[in-house]
Amino acid sequence: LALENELHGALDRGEMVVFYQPLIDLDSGKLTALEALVRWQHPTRGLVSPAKFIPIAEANGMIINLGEWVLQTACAQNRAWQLAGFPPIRISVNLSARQFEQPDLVQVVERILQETELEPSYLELEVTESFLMNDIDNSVKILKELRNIGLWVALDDFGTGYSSLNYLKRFPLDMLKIDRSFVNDVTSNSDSAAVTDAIIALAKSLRLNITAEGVETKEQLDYLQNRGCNEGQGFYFCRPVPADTISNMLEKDA
Ligand code: G
Ligand code: G
Ligand code: MN
Ligand code: NA
Repeated sequence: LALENELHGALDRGEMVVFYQPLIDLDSGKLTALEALVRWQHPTRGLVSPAKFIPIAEANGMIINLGEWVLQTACAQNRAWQLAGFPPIRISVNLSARQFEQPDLVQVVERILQETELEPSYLELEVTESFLMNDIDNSVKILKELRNIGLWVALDDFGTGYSSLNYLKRFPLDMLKIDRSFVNDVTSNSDSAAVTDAIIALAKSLRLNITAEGVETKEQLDYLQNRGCNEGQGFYFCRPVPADTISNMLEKDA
């Protein structure tokens, strides 16, 4: 409850920051995208994880403003990197269930793209099976509208939800992100390896791009590379870091 009280006004007090975590193309080894991950720079508690405050913000509705702010910040930052002359990359932003239910979601996204002058093809939105399954027909409609803008849609945490493959086929998607719980023991647990292989094969047959999350070791990377996974993300490459750190990395790359 204390945390919830303090969360009120945290955005206005400028306590929210967006960190960015690189996604690496496994063929070229190049940085191809960044996932925007919000953190709360609390005056006394330090950096608070979104795992702690996103569920609170979801429950009390604050996620609507917060999510819009993250989207705005990430798009503006990506545009700023482009204007600074860095090679253009995608920025990926997580959507929450509450945001997905907002009737004006598509207009909000379009407005932010216009305001920040970011080309839609440099934005990716991450959705999860659990909230797509709430109202399948409506989800299909919204995903179509989002993709019509020209942005990319990724299914996050794949493998942890309940969606039947029959529904997966109906959702208009561009990428699957294999949940890090499978990647975590892909080299030590044959069941996780089997699930990972099956997800990669599924993505390929549905012509979806496939990203592995939570890559922490060279062995995991080798495994995923051998299986034809397209992109990797995880502590092995880089932790989520502030925008300044990314600027330095891009400068070295350019
Ligand atoms: O960055 P970290 O691994 O601590 O994030 C924990 C959880 O919070 C993850 O599930 C992540 O998707 C979620 N999260 C981080 N930033 C955002 C955000 O801007 N919006 C939403 N909806 N979830 C986020
Ligand atoms: O739910 P989502 O996939 O959006 O979660 C992203 C979260 O995963 C971020 O909070 C990020 O800090 C975390 N994360 C990213 N890479 C790794 C990793 O290699 N290992 C672990 N344990 N967590 C990771
Ligand atoms: Mn995500
Ligand atoms: Na995930």
